[in-house]
Amino acid sequence: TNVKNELLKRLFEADGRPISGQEFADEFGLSRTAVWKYIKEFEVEGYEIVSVRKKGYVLISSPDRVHGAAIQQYLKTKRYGRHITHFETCASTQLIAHDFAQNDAPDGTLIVSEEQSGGKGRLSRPWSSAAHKGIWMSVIVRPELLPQQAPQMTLVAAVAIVRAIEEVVNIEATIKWPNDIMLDGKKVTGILTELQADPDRVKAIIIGIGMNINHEVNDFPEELHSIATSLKIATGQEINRAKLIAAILGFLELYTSMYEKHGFGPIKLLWEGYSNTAGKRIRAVMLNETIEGLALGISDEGLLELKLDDGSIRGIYSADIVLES
Ligand code: BTX
Repeated sequence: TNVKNELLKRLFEADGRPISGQEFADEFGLSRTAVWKYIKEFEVEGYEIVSVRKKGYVLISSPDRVHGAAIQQYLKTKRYGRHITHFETCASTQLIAHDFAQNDAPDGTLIVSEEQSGGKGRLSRPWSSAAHKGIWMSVIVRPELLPQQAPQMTLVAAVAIVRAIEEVVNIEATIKWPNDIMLDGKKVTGILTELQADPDRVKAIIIGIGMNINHEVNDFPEELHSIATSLKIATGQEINRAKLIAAILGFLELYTSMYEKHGFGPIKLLWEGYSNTAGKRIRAVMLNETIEGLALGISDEGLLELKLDDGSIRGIYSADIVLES
């Protein structure tokens, strides 16, 4: 519940000082026993809390979980991440987010899970989502955009993610058009953008983000060993997932409003600064054809522009890209 989340947030924010059970109970119109029950629930979930006589509850340590309160202690946004639903496990945060969006979840609602049993990528491909190792989340956004501007939100999200990695982890990842974030030539993050719209109006965009964080190589299934990496594999450091989620939400809010106010121009500039695709010879594998050529860059509509060997230029909406040089 929201009160339980608020209590956890206060414990985090108190940073080792006691929170009075009585005062909290009075503020929220609860009994002291109700507060005590929440504390017991936190203990079952792995939080270590001590009760100091006449002073209150002190948070000693917290489990490695991305609960709403754990994220919100780092959050500086106005709208994004103000409503968070956390799951220990679920099939796919994307499916839950679609459902929430249809039931009027506010702009910036976050669904996050420790694990997914049916995580999905584009074209319903499976997305491996090991328990507690990554960030498996979906953000519901309701920007002032036309439906045809929605695909560019993948690029907005990509820029936000790279900036957040830079800020929290201090390494520079690159973006492989359209939806992969890469480190050392391997995929560290995938983005899945889906739309709920009327013909002339965006109702909601569901931005699914799957990020490999604290995986060791063997936390990935065998078939991903040559194509996937994690932030921990790349840096040797254990990463605070809650802090990284807060940073992503911060940059996502910033760049989404920039896109709403100033169009795709500024996002395109940022994106090009991080892209590893432009200037490379690539093969673009699409549903019913495969073409090769020189990647020139992206258009104002977010299409990848490819110069074919006969000199003609093609704009591509979506494809799997193989870098050839
Ligand atoms: P994609 O279609 O570009 O990539 C899917 C492909 O990536 C798979 O076919 C597989 O080869 C590879 N792959 C699978 N799992 C991983 C992994 N953990 N790391 C690296 N490569 C992998 C990318 O789709 C979009 C992924 C979005 C995932 C998020 S997680 C939260 C939300 N919920 C949900 O079900 N999907 C999104």
